[in-house]
Amino acid sequence: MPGSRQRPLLVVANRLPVSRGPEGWRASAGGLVTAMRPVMDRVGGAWVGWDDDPEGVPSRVDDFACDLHPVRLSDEEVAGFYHGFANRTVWPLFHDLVAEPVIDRAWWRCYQEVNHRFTQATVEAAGQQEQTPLIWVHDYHLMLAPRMLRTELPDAPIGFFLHVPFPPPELLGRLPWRDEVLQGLLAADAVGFHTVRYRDNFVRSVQQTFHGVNALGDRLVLPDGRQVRAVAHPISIDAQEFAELARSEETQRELEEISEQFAGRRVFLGVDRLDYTKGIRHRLQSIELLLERNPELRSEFAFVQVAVPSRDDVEEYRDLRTQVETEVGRINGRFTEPGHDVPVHYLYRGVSREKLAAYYRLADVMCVTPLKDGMNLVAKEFVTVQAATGGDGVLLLSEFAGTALEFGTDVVRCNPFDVEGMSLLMEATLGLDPADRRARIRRMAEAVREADVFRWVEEELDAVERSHLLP
Ligand code: ADQ
Repeated sequence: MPGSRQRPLLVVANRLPVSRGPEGWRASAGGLVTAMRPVMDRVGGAWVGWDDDPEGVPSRVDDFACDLHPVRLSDEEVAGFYHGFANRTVWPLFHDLVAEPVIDRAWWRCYQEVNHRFTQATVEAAGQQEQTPLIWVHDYHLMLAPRMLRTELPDAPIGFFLHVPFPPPELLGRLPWRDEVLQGLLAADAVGFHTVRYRDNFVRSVQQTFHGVNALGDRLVLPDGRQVRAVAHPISIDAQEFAELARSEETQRELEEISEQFAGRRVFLGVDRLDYTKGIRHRLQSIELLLERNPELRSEFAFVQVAVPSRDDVEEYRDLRTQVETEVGRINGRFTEPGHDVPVHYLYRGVSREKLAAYYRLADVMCVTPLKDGMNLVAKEFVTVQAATGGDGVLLLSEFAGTALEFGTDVVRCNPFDVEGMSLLMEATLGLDPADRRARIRRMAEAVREADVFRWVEEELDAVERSHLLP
């Protein structure tokens, strides 16, 4: 029941919810931290995460009511656990093999050890609470932790949420340690996924790997009689905050600046971490075809790609950056008209929230075209910002993003692997009726507002508590 929760909450995630800015440490911006704030304020609690700051993360920051328990990792652990097993084995495997997963036994050992280190830190943090906390473990970095925690804290309610897709059994089967991973997750009281499809992939994987597991609705009854809930709850954003951000004076100022730069042009936009799952190269190829087919568009068109640097210690990510920059150079070389601005603007950096909101307001077409994506919050941010300011932008959305299931026919749905098809859809968006576009944006924003990130937290934590009461 929302708001009735009394136990302290212990979040266990790869990242701590704080970052260091020019004025010192503060709570990180972002949906998860914003959504946890009211819960933490009410019940208190702690957060266990990797301490990746050279000078160490403090045990408390002023603006977030939560004790921080940083876990220090050695260079070898970072290499094997984070860059290795998490980002080069699990990440590509769980994103439908859009890159080849690397199987390395030393990385797996390191993953086990680091999951154990997080578990120890969590047990210690739990010991400092006045009563047994609800422990909420996050994401693919820590899939073994629920089982390790169950051994140490048999009475604690334990939840797990996976922020990335869960692959079908045929793909999971490639992982030599799939049994251990599934057993790790099954020790939680509730295992959460963004979509029913990922949840069903998990259930099928469990049933194909272990004999005698019965699925009754969202409950899995294990051979020893224990029950685990496998639930689907799509993550979201703080919609109200984004709507306010959209209308803020600072966003308005940013918008005026960029509107001048792009005056008289149709603006297509991409906003992503620079990750091979996000489909940035395919998107650029579609843009190239679009400009090739429509010479008249070249001087009245701009594609802005904002790409946040990501995982640049990993070879595949460095290669991707080179490939993207080569493609941007090629397109601009081919299509820039003398005396005119370039068609593709590529920003390799994170931008402020106000600038991001200004780009969302400016865009005529938002291109969210991942090859595979657990959910994708950019799509939700875009429709919220557009609706808050009466916008009529179009959302071009990949059918392989979790978000696609939530917006029905209001999005222009695309298959990002079909580069030519996607370029034809881009062209078609230019002819859509503005009143229809505005109505679609309003409906999508309403769906986001109804299922915002606060609801996601409540539903997830309720599932853990209800499951904990089961045998
Ligand atoms: P991510 O893969 O990081 O998250 P996403 O959900 O799109 O993907 O979130 C990205 C966030 O970063 C958004 O809030 C966006 O505003 C911000 N961002 C992106 N580019 C930026 C830029 N250049 N400057 C500033 N901010 C930028 C993983 C999964 C997703 C899942 C989330 C949450 O891969 O599928 O939706 O977790 O569960």
